[in-house]
Amino acid sequence: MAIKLFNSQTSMFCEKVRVVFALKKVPYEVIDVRADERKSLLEYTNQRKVPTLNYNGECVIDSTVISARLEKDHPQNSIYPEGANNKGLCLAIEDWSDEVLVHANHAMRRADTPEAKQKAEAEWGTRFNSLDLMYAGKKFIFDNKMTIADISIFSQLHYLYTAVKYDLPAQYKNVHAFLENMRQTLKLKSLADSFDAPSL
Ligand SMILES: N[C@@H](CCC(=O)N[C@@H](CS)C(=O)NCC(=O)O)C(=O)O
Repeated sequence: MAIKLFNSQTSMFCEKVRVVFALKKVPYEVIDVRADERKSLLEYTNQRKVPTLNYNGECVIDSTVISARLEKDHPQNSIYPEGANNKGLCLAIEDWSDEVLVHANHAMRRADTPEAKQKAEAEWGTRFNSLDLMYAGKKFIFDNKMTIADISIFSQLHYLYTAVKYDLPAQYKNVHAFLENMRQTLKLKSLADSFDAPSL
């Protein structure tokens, strides 16, 4: 039985999972949820969120749960750093990105008054500041190894400048350098492309 990913090409959480599949070179089929307005997803899972997997007949929901499951069953090209302490830190950063950066993205996307835009920019300013410090002098958070922490952060930043169309301010040089490192690692022609290669 094949692995099927209920996918939306513009979803940051789906992009995160597509990178994990590609890293691990695990083949999967894509079901585009926009094609039938999520009807088949709702029928299968009774909920609307993507990414969702039909994992050889088992339903697996949420990008963090899916990534951890793929790691368990396909340990090659690990998405975590070496050692228990670093793995814990990596999981915490993945969670911060999925919960905190996504909030900043939604705030910026929904900002429809100058005041709301200013507030959303201030929120992103705080996040960019943290990210710029995290990446100072480093290719990835855990040095030269791309982990799920970097993948989660990349997918949120990618959404910010593609879907939300908000350009990352030039002053955050380490964040720009990180994005370029991700572009090279993911073999993207341009940072505007969304990742959908079957393997890396
Ligand atoms: N924590 C979840 C978040 C998933 C999520 O928010 N997915 C959005 C797309 S980016 C979605 O499907 N939203 C549709 C809805 O809630 O109706 C994960 O990591 O997978």
